[in-house]
Amino acid sequence: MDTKAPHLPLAFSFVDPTEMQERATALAKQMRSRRTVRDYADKAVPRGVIEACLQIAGSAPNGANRQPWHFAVIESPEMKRKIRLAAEEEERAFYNGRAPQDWLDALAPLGTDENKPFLEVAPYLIAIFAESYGLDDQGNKIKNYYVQESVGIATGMLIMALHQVGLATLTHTPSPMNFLNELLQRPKNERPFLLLVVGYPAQDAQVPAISKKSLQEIASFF
Ligand code: IYR
Repeated sequence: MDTKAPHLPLAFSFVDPTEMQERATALAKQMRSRRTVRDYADKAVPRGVIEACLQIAGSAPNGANRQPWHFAVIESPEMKRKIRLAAEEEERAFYNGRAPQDWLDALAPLGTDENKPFLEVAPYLIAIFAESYGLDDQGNKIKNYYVQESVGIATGMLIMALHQVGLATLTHTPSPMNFLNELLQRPKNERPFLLLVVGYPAQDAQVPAISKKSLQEIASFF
């Protein structure tokens, strides 16, 4: 049986309630300006910015501290092209028959289609993989816990970090996306979770005029 890890005093900075409210209000304003962006500028982003944001993602709370994620960062034009071609092939099938009509109707306001030029234009693609199970030195399976929740939280933290530092993102989910395992040489205990597109928005980028639910609609207090 494993034993309890040594414990250390928590390092925590306490904030007084007035400042806490100011921070919360300012952050809410800043985060509510985040939009999913589909048109990118062909403009470089420093690798160090991406690395720091990935360290934030890697600090996410997760099941039994298994950290069941892998972030494959794509910056080479050749790999972006391969990913675009494979994704567009799946998307063509999706938009021209695989997707049920109700799904296509739900997507109509967004104006999406099978063309994904952003997969080549944006400076970074981050393919996020969820580790369904771990492997020990002998190749035996090690159980992971709350994998979907853990990777979802890490991805949310990554999106928030990237927005905070001044970058735009797109959560892209070509379906199915098994091609990512092959192209990025990820083992079969990892399942592609999401393809995150990262960069600066194009000068003329437009976003759909859609709104978020109000606080009253999304929260209840008891
Ligand atoms: N994967 C497709 C379809 C798509 C699905 C949902 I749900 C969206 O919110 C947006 C798109 C595509 O990327 O076009």
